[in-house]
Amino acid sequence: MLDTQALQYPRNTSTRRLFDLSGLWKFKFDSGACGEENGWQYGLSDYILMPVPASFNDFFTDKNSREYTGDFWYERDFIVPGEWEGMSLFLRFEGAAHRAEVYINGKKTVSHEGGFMPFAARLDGLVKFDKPNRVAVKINNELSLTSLPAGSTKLLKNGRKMSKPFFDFFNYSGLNRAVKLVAVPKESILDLSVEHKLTEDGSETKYSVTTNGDNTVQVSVFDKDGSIVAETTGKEGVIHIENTRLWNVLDAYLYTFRLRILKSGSIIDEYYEDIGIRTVEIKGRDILINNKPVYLKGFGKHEDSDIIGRGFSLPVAKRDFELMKWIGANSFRTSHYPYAEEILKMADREGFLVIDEVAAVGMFESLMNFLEASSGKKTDFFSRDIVQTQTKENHKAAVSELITRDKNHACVIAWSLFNEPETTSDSAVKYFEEIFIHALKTDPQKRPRTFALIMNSTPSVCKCYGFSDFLSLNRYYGWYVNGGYEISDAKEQLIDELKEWEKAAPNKPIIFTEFGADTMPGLHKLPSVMWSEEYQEEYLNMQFEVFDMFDSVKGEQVWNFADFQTTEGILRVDGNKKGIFTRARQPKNAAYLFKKRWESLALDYKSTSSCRY
Ligand code: GCB
Repeated sequence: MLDTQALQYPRNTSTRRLFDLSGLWKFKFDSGACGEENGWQYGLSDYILMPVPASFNDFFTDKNSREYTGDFWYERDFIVPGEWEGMSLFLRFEGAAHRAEVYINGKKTVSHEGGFMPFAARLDGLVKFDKPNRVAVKINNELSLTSLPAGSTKLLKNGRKMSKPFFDFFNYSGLNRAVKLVAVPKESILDLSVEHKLTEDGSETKYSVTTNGDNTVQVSVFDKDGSIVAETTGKEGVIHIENTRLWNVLDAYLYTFRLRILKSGSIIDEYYEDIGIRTVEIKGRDILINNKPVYLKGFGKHEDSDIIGRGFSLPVAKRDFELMKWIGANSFRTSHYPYAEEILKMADREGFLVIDEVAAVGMFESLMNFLEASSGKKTDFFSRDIVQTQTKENHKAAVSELITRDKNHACVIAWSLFNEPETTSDSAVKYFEEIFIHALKTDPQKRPRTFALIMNSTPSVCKCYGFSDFLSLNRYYGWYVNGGYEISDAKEQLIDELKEWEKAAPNKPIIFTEFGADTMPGLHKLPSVMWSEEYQEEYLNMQFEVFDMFDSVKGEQVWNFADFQTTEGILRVDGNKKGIFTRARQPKNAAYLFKKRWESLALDYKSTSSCRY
């Protein structure tokens, strides 16, 4: 059963308490997978200290540790204040990559699959008050056909395990996000869902609150100045706001929805969420926000930075938003996994549009899937029983968690349910259908659903694009295919494919969710060669020309926002260098090209109403 309260962003309110356990934890590798046998759940000996939140990998100076694959443990003590006795208590793990088992004072309490979603270790009855308690967590970072992201684990001849991802980012592992001690009242608010509708005089928000009791629920809505604009009681209902200040692209406005459980005038529980009122819809070939067409300008990103790997860093997130605003972007995709919720909160506040992606990446079974795809290789990933059972179950659970956590964010305009899966075999179709239906059922706002199409998923062979409400194309003509001096052929290919898509899917907007060229920052060549800053610009100018030719193209999200770390290999020079910014978040020349273009493109660029053809 989904623990919806674990997915609710934790807050201090008049009835709730919160303590962040970030800091140095004890840490130890368990290469023999014999931690429990040796009693590690009670405490670690011969440990080292490890910062949380962070990926463990890049702190190490030896390669065996950086590449470590298998079980590893984190442990620390914590005090639960006596004043919290009588409350419902849990530890909220915000991201433990990729699976975890949590022990509280030696007792196994919870396990969780998937490294990108919060889960709770419930503490009731397991902890002492005002005395040290111990949390030990065993994490495992092995990749398999059933893990999201998918990959394999290789046993080297020397007995060590190695991660072999079917995807192009380093398998950063560990407690990548914070761990928080949370206390909520025994009777408390478990979940809130909202669904908005624009009316002639403002808006109507249908809401639904879940609690674990029968006392009255009160919902009060406040504007930015703290003035109350609506109030009602009941677990379900409709909130009518007059002259609503809508949430808009790069012009965000958030109301505060305060929820209270009341009993004879006293407050049993209090929680709040900042909510932007807006609608999202696909109509014909337009993506509409508040009934107005928008053109997406932005990035595929990664949670990736120096030293901390995939660890969440508020300062890095802040810098990324400043750069995205500077360059004139209005959107990004959380490629290839759900990001820390703080990032969505920032997007809510800044008015960015987010395509929220589940960690279903690698369902093509190849590390260099972009290359395999261009070579026409078929992998038939979905024909295996284990994929149709265990993987699908994990995938559905991950979609449930993603949508439950993120459903109220104004910034989230679509769910991306896969990145570059195999789509040409019949076995993919059934799998897709179930995942797409599941997402629709789970989302109260019924947002558009999509998935990012790999190069070989062309209209003539792809059997799954019909499930998408808009097409998300990852295309590398001019890089993996016909790169360099052959770029003129690449352009023709891109044009031809787009013509085919327009015919095959006349009612679907097309977003380029990936296009890009690896570029070594500072490498200048006249005339250009591939990898030089000049070639990146030449490649991008070619893309822009083609995008501008097709009214069906309703967005461009370049790959990637910044250079990022990958598995080492002959195609990667210390990582993927397709960044428009370096890993240190400084601009390459191409950043100025984008700034000029994006600042000149209207928000409703190519909308049917302003159509130029
Ligand atoms: C893709 C993948 C992305 C890779 C990118 C590349 O198609 O979706 O994860 O990093 O290509 O740079 O090759």
